[in-house]
Amino acid sequence: MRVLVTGGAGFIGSNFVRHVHRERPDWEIVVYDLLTYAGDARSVEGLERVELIQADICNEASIDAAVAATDAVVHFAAESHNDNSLHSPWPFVSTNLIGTYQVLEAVRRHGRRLHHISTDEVYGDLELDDPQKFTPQTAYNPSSPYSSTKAGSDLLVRAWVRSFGVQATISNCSNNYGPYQHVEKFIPRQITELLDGRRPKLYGTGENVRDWIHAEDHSSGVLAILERGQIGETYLIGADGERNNREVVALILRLMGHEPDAFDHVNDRPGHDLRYAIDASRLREELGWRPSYRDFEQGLAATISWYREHEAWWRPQKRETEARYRVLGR
Ligand code: NAD
Ligand code: TDX
Repeated sequence: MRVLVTGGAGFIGSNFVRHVHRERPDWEIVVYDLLTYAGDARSVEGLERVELIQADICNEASIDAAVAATDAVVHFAAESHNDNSLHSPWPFVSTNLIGTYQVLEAVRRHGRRLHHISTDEVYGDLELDDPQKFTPQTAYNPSSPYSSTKAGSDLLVRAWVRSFGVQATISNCSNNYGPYQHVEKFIPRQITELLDGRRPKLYGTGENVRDWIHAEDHSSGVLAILERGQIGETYLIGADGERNNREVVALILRLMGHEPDAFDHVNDRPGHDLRYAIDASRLREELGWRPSYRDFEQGLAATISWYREHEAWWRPQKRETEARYRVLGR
């Protein structure tokens, strides 16, 4: 098996590459990544049987050649940060929509299996007391340029399955945490602010709820779907990890030896989704998937240790990221 992983030098893609490298020792992995500000070749370096192609998924000729030379494609490549999408939406339209179109056309031409990676944000948000979590039947209702372009990419995949018989599956996962996540994202931002002697920054009141899952568990879910999922189906991936942002910040502060209220409130994100929550019954029942990180506090402590020990990895991202946030007042 030779698998093409688009976006494999990003946060979740690189965790998936290491997962597959460990779990499927006879597979060859080709990482296809433009290495934007969010990608880092060091996240997948030193692994045997892993090759890196630096190229754009929007480039028809390069994605076509890469797809032709592999058996299956797992498509992680995307612009992934909501705050950036509010500031500068074009790269999201380009990569998430046009890039996914090029990936679909390439797998159609060459008859390859595709697994498309998406997000729970396509479903919009829930009330804090809504008893019904997101399911594969929930109507799409995205809020931001990021989530709307991800929603559009999912719809393209569904249409290519139905109209052209493309052999594809889709997964929509909740918020990931773990090693190799860019410091623009919530958890690594707060950890690295504290390591730099500054206070965590909470948007608005901090009552917004996210359903946290470790990137390792997202990866095992994706591999299960790639190998055993039903073509044309959508699987939701989540590990029942709901926490509000205030609780997460307090936990990070406590684990790093600070008072739990030693954070600052900053400007809220426009259109900020209130709550996401995943019902992963299909993945659990049909494919027998189970998360391995069941204790968020333990997973978070391990993630904090990783950032403490890997300053050389995150330091080059930090200054520019905080400069961008200063412009936004966040
Ligand atoms: P990330 O921003 O860390 O990584 C994205 C990767 O894609 C980077 O390596 C970047 O260089 C690459 N890339 C961007 N544009 C490209 C292009 N035009 N051509 C080739 N490569 C390109 O993102 P992430 O957090 O790892 O997310 C990966 C996927 O998972 C995305 O599709 C995202 O929507 C989805 N997802 C993320 C989360 C989360 O919590 N982070 C949750 C659910 C789903
Ligand atoms: O400094 C911060 N302070 C803060 O309170 C940052 C960066 C974020 N937040 C809040 C906003 C969100 O409620 O924390 C929550 C998480 O924020 P992000 O890490 O930006 O993630 P989110 O917007 O929830 O989207 C993430 O999960 C779904 C990923 O970035 C997406 O790619 C994925 O699809």
